[in-house]
Amino acid sequence: MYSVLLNRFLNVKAENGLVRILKKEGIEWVSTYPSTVINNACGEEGIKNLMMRTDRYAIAVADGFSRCSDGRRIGVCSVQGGMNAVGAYLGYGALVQAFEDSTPMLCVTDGISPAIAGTTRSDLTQMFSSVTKWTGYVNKPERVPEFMGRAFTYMRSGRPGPVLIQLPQKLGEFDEEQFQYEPIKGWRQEGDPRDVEMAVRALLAVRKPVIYAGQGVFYADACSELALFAELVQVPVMTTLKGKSAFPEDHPLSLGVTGGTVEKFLQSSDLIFAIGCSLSPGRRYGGFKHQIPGTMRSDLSPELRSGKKIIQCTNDPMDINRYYHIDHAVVGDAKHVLGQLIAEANKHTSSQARVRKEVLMKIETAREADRQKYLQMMTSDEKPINPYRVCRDLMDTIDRRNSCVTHESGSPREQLAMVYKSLVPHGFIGWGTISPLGFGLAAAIGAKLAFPNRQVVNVTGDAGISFELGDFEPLVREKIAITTVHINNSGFSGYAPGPWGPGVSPYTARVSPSTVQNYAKMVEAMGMQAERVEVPDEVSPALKRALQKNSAGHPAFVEVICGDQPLRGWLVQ
Ligand SMILES: Cc1ncc(C[n+]2csc(CCOP(=O)(O)OP(=O)(O)O)c2C)c(N)n1
Ligand SMILES: [Mg+2]
Repeated sequence: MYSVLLNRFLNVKAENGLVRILKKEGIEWVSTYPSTVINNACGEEGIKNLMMRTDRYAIAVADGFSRCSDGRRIGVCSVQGGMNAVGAYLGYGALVQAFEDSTPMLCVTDGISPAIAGTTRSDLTQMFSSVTKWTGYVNKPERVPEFMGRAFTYMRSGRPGPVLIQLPQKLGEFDEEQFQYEPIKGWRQEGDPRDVEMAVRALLAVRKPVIYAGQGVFYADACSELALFAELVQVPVMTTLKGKSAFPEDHPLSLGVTGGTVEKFLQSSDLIFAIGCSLSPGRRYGGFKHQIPGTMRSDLSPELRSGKKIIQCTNDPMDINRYYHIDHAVVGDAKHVLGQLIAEANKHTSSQARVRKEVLMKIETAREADRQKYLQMMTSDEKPINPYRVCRDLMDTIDRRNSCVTHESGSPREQLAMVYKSLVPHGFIGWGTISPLGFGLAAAIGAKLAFPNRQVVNVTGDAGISFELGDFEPLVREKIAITTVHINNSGFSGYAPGPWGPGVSPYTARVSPSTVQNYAKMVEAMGMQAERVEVPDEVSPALKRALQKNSAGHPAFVEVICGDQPLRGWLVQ
């Protein structure tokens, strides 16, 4: 009798067992769009259902949180799957983005009932296999701990990436005593010491190396090590868009992400020392990064190859020789590898930072030229307002040491990537191997959840705002105290013809103008503080009021009536 009772007590429904495992892993909320197999279990077990208003945002907020947490805390989401897999299929793009950007996050969805397995026309496993690090179908309740163990192992080891778990509804119960779960710490590897030695020798032997840092530095929690290494060897540092803010952009060795300084150094360098980045193809094929000029690539004609060498430090051997010919590689976690590189470099420099004054001077000269190029636009009093003026006023208003700024797809990305100087890790959230409009708001929400005490601002254009509006309601309901800045220039500026050329898509460049549609009024009607700004001198005061509203625990919105100022700042060679 007693044992029967005890058994009942230890048995747990599969979905509740899964949620209890989430609790063991320190998960405090699940972003969701209902109805999903774990919504009620989350409610019953005391994990918050952070309900967004679209499935895409349920997924993207979890993505944004994992990014800003460097994967140390994992974003978890749930969307509707099963026979009527509306959530999973509508959210598909958000998972593709997480996969392309290598975000470790967990998506839970309803699996097809085992009773009808094989009868559906579309198939979740097939659809998601190519856009997840792993997708698992739980076919028995007692396998929940095993599947969750695999999910957290894959998210916390090697190249990060999203994992999808399909859990059928009403799968039954399992005995938690018999099928236990221990939190997974994840595993990281060091570089081969001989590879480390070769990498340092090669770096120290050349005259014009450039360190090329990617988001792997964040995931390895290696921003300090990156700075130490760069200072020791006195080599300039550029970052990818996703790596922006991994290296302080006011540092004398910083080249930034895009613009004249980076281009100059990339062109003239004799060695690229890549760390924590995958070196995938760049702007030539539509990506948001530079093509590295002068290297060995099958698509670059021989006369354009300058003999530039590439050393790549990555935790994923699949990156090596993927697109560029790699001369030498170190495979390992960026923190471990940077630690090894520092130790090795110390041997060669007698633990003293090298002295390379001429390099520092060259960087400063190039940076000053960039500053001068943008100064006029950044201080412009013109009407409609110059978007660069908004960037500058944002930089001057926000506490750059205690904030996160992110962008949308379109000119706000290009403008901010160029002129916004970030000072602390995740002071800027750059994103987009593929760059779906609307992710800026999700990134900002994820950032606020990861850093509740930081100011968080998302800068969007006219295209991004229409993807965002549907998910403003949760900002109000959940008091997600972020500011959205809308650069309203009544169209898709780079698409339209103008002084910059014919525009890339002139037939699809104009939307209802700001004289007809008033976004500030729309957002105000949704219960948020919202302002429209048409005069340059009002930008800073409006931003201040928005940030004050955020400090009081509420979201805010600032619509700025701007002119066109498109910029494409990537080397295309
Ligand atoms: C989901 C999605 N569809 C299409 C695109 C292509 N796209 C990139 S930017 C853009 C227009 C940007 O215009 P806007 O936001 O007004 O910025 P502006 O250049 O005017 O400042 C479009 C349509 C995209 N990035 N994501
Ligand atoms: Mg626009």
